[in-house]
Amino acid sequence: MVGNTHSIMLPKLERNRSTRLRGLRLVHTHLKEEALSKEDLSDLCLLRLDYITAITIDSSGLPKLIHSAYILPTSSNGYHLESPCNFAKLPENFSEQIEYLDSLISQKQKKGSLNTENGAILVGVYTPEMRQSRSTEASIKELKELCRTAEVNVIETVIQKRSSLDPISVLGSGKAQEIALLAVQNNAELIIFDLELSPAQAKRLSEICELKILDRTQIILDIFAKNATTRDGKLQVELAQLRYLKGRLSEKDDNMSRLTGGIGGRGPGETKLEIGRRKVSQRIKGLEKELTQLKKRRILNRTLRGKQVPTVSIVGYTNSGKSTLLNSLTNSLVQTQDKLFATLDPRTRRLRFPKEKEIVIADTVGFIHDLPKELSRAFSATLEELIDATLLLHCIDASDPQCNQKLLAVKKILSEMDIAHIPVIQVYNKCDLIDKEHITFLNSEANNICISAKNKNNFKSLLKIMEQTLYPSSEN
Ligand SMILES: Nc1nc2c(ncn2[C@@H]2O[C@H](COP(=O)(O)OP(=O)(O)OP(=O)(O)O)[C@@H](O)[C@H]2O)c(=O)[nH]1
Ligand SMILES: [Mg+2]
Repeated sequence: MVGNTHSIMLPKLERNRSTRLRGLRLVHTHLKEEALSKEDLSDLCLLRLDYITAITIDSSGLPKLIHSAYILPTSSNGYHLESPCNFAKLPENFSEQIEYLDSLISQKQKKGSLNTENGAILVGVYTPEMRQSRSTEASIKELKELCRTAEVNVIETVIQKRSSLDPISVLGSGKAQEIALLAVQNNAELIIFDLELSPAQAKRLSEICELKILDRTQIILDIFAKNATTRDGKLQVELAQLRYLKGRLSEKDDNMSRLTGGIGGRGPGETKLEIGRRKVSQRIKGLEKELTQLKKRRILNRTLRGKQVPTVSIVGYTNSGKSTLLNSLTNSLVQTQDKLFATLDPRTRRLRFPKEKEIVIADTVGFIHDLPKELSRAFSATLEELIDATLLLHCIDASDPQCNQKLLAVKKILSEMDIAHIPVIQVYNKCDLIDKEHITFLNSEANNICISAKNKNNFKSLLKIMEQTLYPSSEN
């Protein structure tokens, strides 16, 4: 290739995932006596070249020195810069050296991850405004939990605090390139941002990094897709996923494969998400129609069911123990898991009080901080049933250090719904994991009760409070 005095345009090289190094050496001239530039070194790492060499030229136009560098996973910046040497002294055992480097990289890859296919670098970029509602640590910890649930293997975490987000590249293109280098050095396949990226940001970042870029919303959508079991749940999740992707697909999108397929592109069940803009719009219309039909049926069913039987709905942050509580109260076997959003298609069960009539207890989808917009739409159908509830049990994981922040996040979501008139009992769960003084303190507040859903601790008191709230008159 022929360039000008400053640069050469390299052809587009697709990232080759089957080999660790690309099998290409880039040898180019530097017309002035300059060593390898920052751009050269970044090309070396991002394009995974076997070797990069710049040949300088002396005043008579003859080759003088060679400057070389190669990827070295054990070094802190990811590459090794050789000392400049005379043009005549090119390395002889080149293939051996490359083989050795390749084995080093693969060793590092094995050590760092269990499932290299889904290895990810997490990136948290936080402004003071974002840090007001919760701490950086709490936010990134939750993203790690989400990744664990989505079976993404987290290799590295990068945190950056900024006064504001860059509208195009979120954290500045220099920093984005650094992260791309880190990804290459660690053999990561994904970069996941702890915020919702705009379509333009996602596009720009994937151009800079040449890697699949995902955000928190896509990880949550992915988990939803995996956990939805009923027809209604699956339709809702697919709709939310397609609405989310729609803004990110352009007419001739060569990033399509970065958006769909694999993590972030798994549809409900075994399906892959549809690709192609026109198809997406059609599918969205179809799903909306089908969901409207289902909604009509649900409303009809609710009207038929009437209000003879009071409903107690268990609400709360994801993984707080709602399903376990439902099971323990009603001796049922709804699935519970130490994962986020284990319940997507909530169940209801019947419970009989000793003196009174039967009631219905309903589990719900877990809430999460900063519920993404598309998801709150998907949630709304399952949550509309809450309007009919006679009583809410707000299940809180008392053993969670972030318990107060999570409690506020749930209250915020509840306050946005039309349910202010429904009484709420705050049920602090997992009291088997906290000390006695803490339990006494929590129990001292009105409308609070401390229990263990797992061990059925303090259930008598819980049932009593529920009964008193549901049937205030019969108390006397
Ligand atoms: N130690 C202890 N663990 C509990 C208790 N209640 C629930 N858990 C555990 O907490 C985890 C989450 O429980 P789930 O009942 O699935 O929580 P959930 O609120 O339904 O979660 P999602 O449906 O995912 O939103 C599980 O691993 C439970 O075993 C408890 O009282 N004590
Ligand atoms: Mg659950």
